[in-house]
Amino acid sequence: MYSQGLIGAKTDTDEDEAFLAAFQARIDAEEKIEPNDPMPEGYRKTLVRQIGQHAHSEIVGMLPEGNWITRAPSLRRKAALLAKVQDEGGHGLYLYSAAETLGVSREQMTEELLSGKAKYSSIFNYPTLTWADIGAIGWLVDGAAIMNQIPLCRCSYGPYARAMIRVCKEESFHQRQGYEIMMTLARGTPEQKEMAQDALNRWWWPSLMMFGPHDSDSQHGDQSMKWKIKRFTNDELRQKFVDATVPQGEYLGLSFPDPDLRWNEERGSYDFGEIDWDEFWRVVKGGGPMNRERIVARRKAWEDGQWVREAALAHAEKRRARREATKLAAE
Ligand code: BYC
Repeated sequence: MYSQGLIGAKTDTDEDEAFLAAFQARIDAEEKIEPNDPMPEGYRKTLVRQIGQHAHSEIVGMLPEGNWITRAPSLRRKAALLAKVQDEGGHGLYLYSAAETLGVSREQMTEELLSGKAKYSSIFNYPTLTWADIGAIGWLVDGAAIMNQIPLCRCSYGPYARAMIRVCKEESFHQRQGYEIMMTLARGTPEQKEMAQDALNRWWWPSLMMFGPHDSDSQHGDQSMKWKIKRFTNDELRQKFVDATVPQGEYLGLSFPDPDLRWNEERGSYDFGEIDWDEFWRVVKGGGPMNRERIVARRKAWEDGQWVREAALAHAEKRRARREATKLAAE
């Protein structure tokens, strides 16, 4: 029998085959793994990495859209965008909490983000140049996020799966909010339609990159599928996204910036062109148009919030000491 540690994680050295097989049997039986359950160290680390990076993506993802809150074209648009950006902040917080159940602190995760060790989604390293970009982000970026996140509601790790249920409901509102902006622009003046087309041209390929490298280059893919952290591979989800999104773009009367995009009758799916993988890896490694600015903004927010964290800790300590003193006096 294996002893259960605080976070249920076992060290690499004491993971024998019987333990790994018993764990895999639980996964295969679709049992949810909970924070105090024994788990292989690799499973724990994979989740900390993915959930942490997912949380960072939500928080960094507030920046490109936050940039347009003061310039939204009407009160209705402003209220909707404000609510959406607040939702993303909330998603980041649920996700940091889910990762904390695996024994890592929010401070550690933030330090990894600021030092460049932890990644966040490549998509947020592109600038938002016009109001149409807000439509394109909601439609395409949140659309891609939903495609990726719906299967995560069935992820084998309970706290991540449960966080995803609410996140997906909110993402669905975000996607519709973006599509409605695109529809308004596409049916507007020729200049407005041109803005919508320009935004689609700039956001299409980066949205396809959100799903990660080809399966053949995905280092973590096979193991994450086996552990049912991921339920579909990167390429499977990318294809589902293309198939769902192309008819939506056609309905808008817009065209996609891909000469190789066409319906394949035999496969019952769209064929599409090759992603510029050099661009993908450049952006992932910090060389995208907005990487530097995003990290500078997050570093400033973390430093500016230092006094709030200190005050909250001091307040908690004061309350704890007061409770102790009252307890002692009563004894
Ligand atoms: N960007 O082995 P692979 C949102 C990295 S936010 C950057 O296939 P995995 C929203 C990958 O991390 C939604 N890096 O990895 C917010 C790995 O590097 P490390 C964000 C990427 O984990 C605000 C390496 O490449 N969603 O919706 O099996 C406003 C090899 O990849 C990217 C999530 O985070 C990328 N695009 O699969 C609006 C979803 N792709 O870690 C909207 C949760 C890959 O070894 N995450 N890399 O240094 C996942 O589903 C998976 O982690 C991924 C990658 C599919 C992204």
